[in-house]
Amino acid sequence: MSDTRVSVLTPPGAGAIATIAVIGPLAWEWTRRLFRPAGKMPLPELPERNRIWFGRLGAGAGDEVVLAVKQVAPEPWVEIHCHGGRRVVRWVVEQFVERGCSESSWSVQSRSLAPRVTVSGAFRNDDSRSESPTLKTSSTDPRALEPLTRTRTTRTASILLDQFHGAFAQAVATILVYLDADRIEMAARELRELASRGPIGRHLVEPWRVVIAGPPNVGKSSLVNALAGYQRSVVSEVAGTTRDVVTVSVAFDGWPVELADTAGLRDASGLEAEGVERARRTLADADLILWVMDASTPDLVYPDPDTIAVVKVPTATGWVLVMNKADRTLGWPPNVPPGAIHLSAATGEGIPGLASWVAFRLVPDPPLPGVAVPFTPSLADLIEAAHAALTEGRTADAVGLLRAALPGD
Ligand SMILES: Nc1nc2c(ncn2[C@@H]2O[C@H](COP(=O)(O)OP(=O)(O)OP(=O)(O)O)[C@@H](O)[C@H]2O)c(=O)[nH]1
Ligand SMILES: [Mg+2]
Repeated sequence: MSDTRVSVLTPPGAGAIATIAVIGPLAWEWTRRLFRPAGKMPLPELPERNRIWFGRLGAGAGDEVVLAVKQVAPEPWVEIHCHGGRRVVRWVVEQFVERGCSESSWSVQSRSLAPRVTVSGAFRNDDSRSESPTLKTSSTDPRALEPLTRTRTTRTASILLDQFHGAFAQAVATILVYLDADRIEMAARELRELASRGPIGRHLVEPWRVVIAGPPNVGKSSLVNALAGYQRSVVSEVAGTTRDVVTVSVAFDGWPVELADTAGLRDASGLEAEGVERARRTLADADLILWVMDASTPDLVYPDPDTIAVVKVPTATGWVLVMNKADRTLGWPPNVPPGAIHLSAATGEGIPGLASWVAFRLVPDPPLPGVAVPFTPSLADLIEAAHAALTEGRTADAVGLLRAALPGD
């Protein structure tokens, strides 16, 4: 069996882009034979650590790939980023197997132990554009350290650790390589994916804001307590009990969430009116609203147009209708609107399901291990602005914004 191994690093069937590692004494030699850089400069005879090239792999038209040297010693380690389709991945692996590489499988766990490299300062200096696209790199992205000290769940911490090890910086550098090689479509696709993870990046430290709202006495405070697992809000049979906005920090499926219990929304006067006004303001800032109704009464109270008008999240994605007091109804009540969740804050029935549903609504497409995430609000701003610029055809602006998102020297 050959000492040089080829393995697919990305999980099967996932993503637009796949990463394939070729590691071993002959990794560079075989890569040089198979790869043709897009620029005029041929690949150097010896691998140079942390350099990236864009070009084609294989004979004939071959396939477009990005090549990165992750490590030179103790043995060369080359990574090939190619289209994520199963057939393309197989084809790339076979190119190396045909030359005598042995194929080895690679677990996510061993991947996290692998040395990783990040790209920094790519294209900061315009001189670096004079030859084929290559990048200067450093080993880690220290910008992830400060958020790491403040993040609260292991899930968010592991995403930040991936970015510390360079996932984000490398994704940005790869997009810059595509742009430099005039591969706008590929750059746009990668940038769209990266920008789609902006909301996750904004909530690695700052929690998502989930507001529990609805008419008085439907069990909003009871629901917050049930979700939080302990008694936090004052519950009573007197309508209008909650006067202020009460918040509690929880995590659903590892996503940090601040639950806000609000005063029942109705026409009120005096102290209660103030609470209602505050509830409306809290709704305006919500990422998700749980609108609670009492399933044991025939008249369900839906949010009125004034309430919907103050809310920034769209009704289709930002609202969840909760039918509480299921313990008081016999079976599934006939008046449940489609998509509503039926539960009992008093008995706890349906509460775990609601927690999972909230997590899914906040993060419908959680990032796989090792995936790039713009990991602070300001990086999310830059990436989203770069995506908008590229979509509008302002490529130079996009390049400037992407460069600003790279780690400093
Ligand atoms: N049977 C039953 N009673 C419930 C349930 N949830 C809440 N309640 C009762 O409903 C009443 C109102 O509950 P709260 O949680 O205070 O309702 P709220 O919506 O916060 O009320 P306000 O703050 O006044 O707007 C209390 O008597 C609760 O014990 C439930 O699932 N089943
Ligand atoms: Mg209450």
